[in-house]
Amino acid sequence: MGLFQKIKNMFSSSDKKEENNEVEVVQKEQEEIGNETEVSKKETLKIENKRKEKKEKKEKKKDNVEIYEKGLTKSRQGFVSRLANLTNKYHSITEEYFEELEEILIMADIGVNTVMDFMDRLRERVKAEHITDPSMLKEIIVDELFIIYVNDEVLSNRIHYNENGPTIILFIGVNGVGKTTTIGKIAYQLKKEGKKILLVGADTFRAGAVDQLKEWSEKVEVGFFGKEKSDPASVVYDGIMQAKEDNYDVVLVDTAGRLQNKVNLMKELEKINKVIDSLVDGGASETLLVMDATTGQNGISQAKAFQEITNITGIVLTKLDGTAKGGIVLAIKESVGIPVKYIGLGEAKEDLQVFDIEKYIYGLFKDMM
Ligand SMILES: Nc1nc2c(ncn2[C@@H]2O[C@H](COP(=O)(O)OP(=O)(O)OP(=O)(O)O)[C@@H](O)[C@H]2O)c(=O)[nH]1
Ligand SMILES: [Mg+2]
Repeated sequence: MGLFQKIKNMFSSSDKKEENNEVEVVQKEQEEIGNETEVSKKETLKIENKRKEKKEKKEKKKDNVEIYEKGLTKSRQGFVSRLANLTNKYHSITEEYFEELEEILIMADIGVNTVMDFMDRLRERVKAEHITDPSMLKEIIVDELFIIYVNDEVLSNRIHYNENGPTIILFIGVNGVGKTTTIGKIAYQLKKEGKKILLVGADTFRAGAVDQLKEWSEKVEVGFFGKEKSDPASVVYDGIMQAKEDNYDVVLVDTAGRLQNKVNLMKELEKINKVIDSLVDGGASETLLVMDATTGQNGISQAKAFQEITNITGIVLTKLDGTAKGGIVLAIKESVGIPVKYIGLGEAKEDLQVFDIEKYIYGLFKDMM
């Protein structure tokens, strides 16, 4: 079974049918139980509990897929609907078909090199499998896009935690990409997991930035440390000292991203990292680069520039709800080679998801499935 089918089975409404059937069976059985003995009642209860367990497991898998569906609406109406139209337009696979497909994928921000590789693989498969009908290709297209992302690697979207002290997570990225908002959202999630969170406002460059982070800390009810107009590294120092004193589990550090001055930014990040290294065994656990999905290929160039000045461990891709070009996730993987760990799908505290390639693909292609 291809990936297309697998994902479809995982999330689509056929599951609901199955669930309804199960409910019906249980109801029927319950009616029958009325006439049965105590012993068989117990047996039925056991079966019922097993069913419940199975259902809960399934629901967990489907958990949050609706948020992906909603957040990727624009992309679905954009490039994915163009893809579906293409399949309807052509009755056979011709050179024009390939050219049009290539154009749609490039317009979707997937990245030129990725698209070229993808087209080569697709042409080969069409030839080898003697495919002539474009409607058969849509499954293969989804399969191959997934393969590009996974590419035989074990992708880790997990956040690393420091076992011997507070876990420090640094957030970097240019102005306005959504660093502060992302920190608020992640704090909200981690707090729900039972962790004690401290937000540290080390973006002392822009007026009001520290206050904005403080507001988030109040909104999601977590700790806060920050000082306006101070040296960022010294704020980080004081923040971590407080985290150690008050036994915080995770420290989320907001920084100022002035990429226009690369040398200064590099020096500042080096200084911050030195402070962290001196206070916490193993240093920062994660350095997450926050990227705005609506900036497309520009965002990719920014990511490469940041990669030159510091060690990035993961990417947070924000504002995926605001773009019709959701293909950027694939381009990041191809051209930057860093896993996307979280995606932002809106402005509210709930609108952040740990990145899951299967949910993402379902959210994008569900209308084609
Ligand atoms: N639609 C949408 N908007 C978002 C998302 N993430 C952030 N935003 C919005 O983007 C704007 C900028 O977000 P900030 O968190 O202030 O960005 P920043 O990187 O901290 O910006 P500076 O502090 O100026 O460097 C705000 O209006 C956010 O509400 C998202 O996932 N979706
Ligand atoms: Mg900010």
